Amino acid sequence: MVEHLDEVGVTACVVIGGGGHALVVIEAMQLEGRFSPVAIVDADPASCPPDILGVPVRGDDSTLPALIEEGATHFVVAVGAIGRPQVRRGLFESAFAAGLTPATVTHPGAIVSAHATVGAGSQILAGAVVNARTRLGSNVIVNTGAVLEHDCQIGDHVHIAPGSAVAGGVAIGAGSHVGIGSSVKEGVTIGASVVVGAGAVVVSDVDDGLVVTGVPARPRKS
Ligand code: JB3
Repeated sequence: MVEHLDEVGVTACVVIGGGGHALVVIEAMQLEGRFSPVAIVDADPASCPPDILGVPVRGDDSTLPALIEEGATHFVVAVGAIGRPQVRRGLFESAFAAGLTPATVTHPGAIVSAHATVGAGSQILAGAVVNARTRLGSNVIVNTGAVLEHDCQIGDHVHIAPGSAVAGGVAIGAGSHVGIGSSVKEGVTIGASVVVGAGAVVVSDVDDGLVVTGVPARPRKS
């Protein structure tokens, strides 16, 4: 580091993960300007480029204390970990335990109702819509172009993948993944740690831990 992070006048944020999702999250942060991504940590830094959009890869997760010492105050979990929500949950909890505060990121091209609630560390990306009275937990990803209609309850660590459409009054439990281009009918309850496959159409409630696929979505035989 050339200078101490708190001397550069920014709210310095560590980006956890150095892959494709990090690229998208870093660009959203740079456009939004609320937090400044100053360093990336990755489980396998040798496989990463030296920087992503000018943000240097500084090492693995053991680098966090040094980054805090340099002035980093916030973190964002920028690992998609599709279908493995426990990874994003674990990264969130360990960065928080290390003393960093979760940064909430909203791409300027997203639409978030003034009557929605967004939990700490959540990421609402380009073209996404979060409508009125919808509540997002912590560390939620509302990915590119996904629509969350009114009065939804979205648990911690949920990932709503690009282009998904979640109708009004839907509840989704913690750690679930709603796959790319899928749809969820109004009023449906999806449990915790559920995976909704790409392109599925969910028209009835889904129990915790299931993987559902198809149109209409049905539990996949394990
Ligand atoms: O579909 C879209 C639009 N985006 C996908 C995103 C949601 O998920 C994207 O296309 C990918 O499929 C995926 O992006 P992600 O998670 O960035 O995947 P990948 O490009 O494989 O990068 C994951 C990075 O996280 C790798 O560099 C891993 O080494 C790193 N990683 C994994 N576990 C970790 C850990 N990094 C840290 N710091 N700590 C970990 O425990």
